[in-house]
Amino acid sequence: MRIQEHWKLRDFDLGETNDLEVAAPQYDDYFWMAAEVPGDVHSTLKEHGLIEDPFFGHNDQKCRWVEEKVWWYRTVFQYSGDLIPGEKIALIFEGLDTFATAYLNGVELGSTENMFIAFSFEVTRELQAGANTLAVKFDPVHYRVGSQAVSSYWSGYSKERVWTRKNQSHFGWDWGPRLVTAGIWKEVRLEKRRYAKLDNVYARTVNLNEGQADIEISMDLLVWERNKTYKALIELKAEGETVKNSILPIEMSQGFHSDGAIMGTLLHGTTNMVIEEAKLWWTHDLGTPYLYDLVVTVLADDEAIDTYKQPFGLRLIELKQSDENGEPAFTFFLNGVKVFAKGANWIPIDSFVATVPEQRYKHLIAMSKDAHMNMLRVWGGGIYERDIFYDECDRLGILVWQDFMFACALYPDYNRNFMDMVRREVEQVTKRLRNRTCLALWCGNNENDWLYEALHSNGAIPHPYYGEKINHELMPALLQQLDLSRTFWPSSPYGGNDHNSRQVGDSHNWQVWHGNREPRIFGEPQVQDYSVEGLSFKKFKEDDTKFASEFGMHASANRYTLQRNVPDSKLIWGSKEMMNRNKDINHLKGMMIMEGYTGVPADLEEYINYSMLTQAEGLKYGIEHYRRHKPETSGALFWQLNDCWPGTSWSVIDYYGLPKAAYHYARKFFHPVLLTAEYTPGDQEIMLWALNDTRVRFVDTAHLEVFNMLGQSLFHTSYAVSVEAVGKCQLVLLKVEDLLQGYAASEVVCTLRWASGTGEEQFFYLLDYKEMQYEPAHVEATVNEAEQTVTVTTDRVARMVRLEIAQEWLQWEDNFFDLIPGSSRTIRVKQADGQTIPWNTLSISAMNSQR
Ligand code: BMA
Repeated sequence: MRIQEHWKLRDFDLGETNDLEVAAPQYDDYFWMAAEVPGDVHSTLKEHGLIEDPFFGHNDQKCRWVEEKVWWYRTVFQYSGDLIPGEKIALIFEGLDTFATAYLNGVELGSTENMFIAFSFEVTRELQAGANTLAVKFDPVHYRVGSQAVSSYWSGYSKERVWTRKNQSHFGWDWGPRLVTAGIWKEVRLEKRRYAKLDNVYARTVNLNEGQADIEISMDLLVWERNKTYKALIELKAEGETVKNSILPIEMSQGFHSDGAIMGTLLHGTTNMVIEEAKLWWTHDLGTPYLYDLVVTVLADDEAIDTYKQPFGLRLIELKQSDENGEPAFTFFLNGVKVFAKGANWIPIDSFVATVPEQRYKHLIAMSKDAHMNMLRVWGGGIYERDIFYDECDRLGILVWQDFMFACALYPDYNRNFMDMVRREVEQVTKRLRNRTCLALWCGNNENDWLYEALHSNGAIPHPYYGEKINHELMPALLQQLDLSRTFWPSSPYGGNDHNSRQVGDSHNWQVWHGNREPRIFGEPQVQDYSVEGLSFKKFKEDDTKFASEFGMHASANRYTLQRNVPDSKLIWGSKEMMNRNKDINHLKGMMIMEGYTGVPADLEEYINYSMLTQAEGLKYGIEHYRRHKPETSGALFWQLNDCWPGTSWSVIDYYGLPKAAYHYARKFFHPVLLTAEYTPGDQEIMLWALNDTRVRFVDTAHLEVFNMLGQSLFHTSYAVSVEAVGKCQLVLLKVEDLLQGYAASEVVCTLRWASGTGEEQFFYLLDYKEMQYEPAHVEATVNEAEQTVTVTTDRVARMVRLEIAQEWLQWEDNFFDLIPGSSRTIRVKQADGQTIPWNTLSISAMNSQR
């Protein structure tokens, strides 16, 4: 039974109340405000007009007072169930953010201090027939963390976060504002069980062999009635029909156990099942992500007492850390097939994640799939995601790299209470997520090992590496016990001489954007090169990493997104309001990267265009390089997919779900079958490559064509191509001068396409944008409202055609594309939630439009 109705909320000052009085059923909360549960305090205040939208202007500063207060939630709910002998009732909070104390009918049930895990309380005797009063008090973080907050140990962006098992980026990050939320952020429910309850289930594929899949299922049962015989019916179902079932005896006693609330004896059972004619789960690019349903029904003397259901895919995932020749590698194999991991880093979808409709998760993950991403990394400074995230990744065939939630800091592993809490967290999270088919890897943290060692070598941190015990002792030991089916990777980046070494393990390329000088080795200071060349995306070509798990650069949010959140009079390039959108303190980095490629923007329009083009071309340059470098490089996850607020950041999709240019580029450069030109502006030669990441040989004809700005074809050639499964081949080395036919490099555009129409046409240019000589183009759009299409034409080569409509979550079939005169593009557009499109707000431009 869910408890989600009639919640009320009120703030108090510290020490203002007698807690038991406020928690008591007779307390008068008549004038409190109504609150949504699940939800959070800020969203509730905004809903009632008590704070202004924290994302608009500088409003985040105006609502800093929220985190200073004590917040109380109260509700009265009706309970009508009878209690049958042998039954116990638990009150379960799936998520409390963060320092909470729960009271039922005036009785204090206990306190919590971790937003990442569920807490349950046994309430068999406290629950009453009829009305029940449930109250939850949230203490301010600073109050509970107290003097520890002024710890002198290194912690990026804020000090108190390391003591607080809460979304670390709530305290502000280099892409998001400080908004320290509080509240009941996940569901609250009562759960009644008889004799026993399922503590956990663990299911994994252990072997695949000639159409057969061998799966192992084990489970733990928390039992308080021992005079029963327990067993479980295990069923694997496909489209509702049972494919295979098995009875699992549950008998191996593990002794006393408590789930934190209910006490009893833990019983354990394990069984294997062989599935014939197994339909395997593949990532969407390698096959079909087929899912069975795993259903476990617990029986006590043949009476069904508990059940567990989970979509379950038959698949083997393995991370190989050396190749056929024994050289270091970092390659995922799915069902024995080498995977080049293509994707992005995922940050929390919102500063107020509790109130986000599931639809938004669905849209973002579908967009990732449409951009041919086969892996998302849940980054360690946010949250273990909501179930909908993993549901969608399972369903759509996207692998998940899962960090544990520790990032860019030293953590107090010398403190026993803290370590006890971390241990519970790791155990619970592992049990919650280990049956997820999409989950490919556990990773201990984000950048702690690397940054500690580098800062220590710089002399900036004299202390020991606090936190080391978490990811080098606690996690590996727990995962050894709880999940044998995946690699545990201590940190990202990790491996080699310098944790960010490109020779071993994964690495983060923050040479581009943050200017880090690479390579370095242990003990050397980490130095920066803040020059135009030092920050340039052309540095990617020096990177021969085994696996690039972070790299990227900023681009502006779409104009619509800025307009909604920056006061009109301040929507000017260089204004303080615009600067406030960017939370990366060194503003010059973006300017210098643009200076190298597009030139420095003079106004907002140029900033939007230049930053978007630089990000798109920069990611394309880097990712095509990494892909050509396979199999030595086996993955490219750029930083970052999404935004938690309407800012300017590394994201390729802005807060309102509107893609930046780089998203549409990603749909092209991540295509599993890619024609790519290895070329850096200024080179005299171009190497053409064909890449195939699919499981079958790819045979086609590749076309290269060169046009002048009027759209006249200057050069055209084609090559018969045959690339083996998961292979690559060089097609031809071309001389630039042969392509030019007497024109200057600044006057031509080159295109690449497959004769079969596979993938999309790719454009490339022989010079940086700022060196090119485009002619003023007249781009035109014709709308067909019935068909929901826009047809675009131009009279000169149009660079980065930008279609805009003032609406959120608009899905353009393509956007930010280049167009050659004589050809036209018809682009379908839909609003993700089916809203009517305001066609009257349509605008079209290209970077070289006639203004
Ligand atoms: C890496 C990430 C994040 C950060 C990003 C951009 O350090 O792990 O912590 O937001 O780079 O600076």
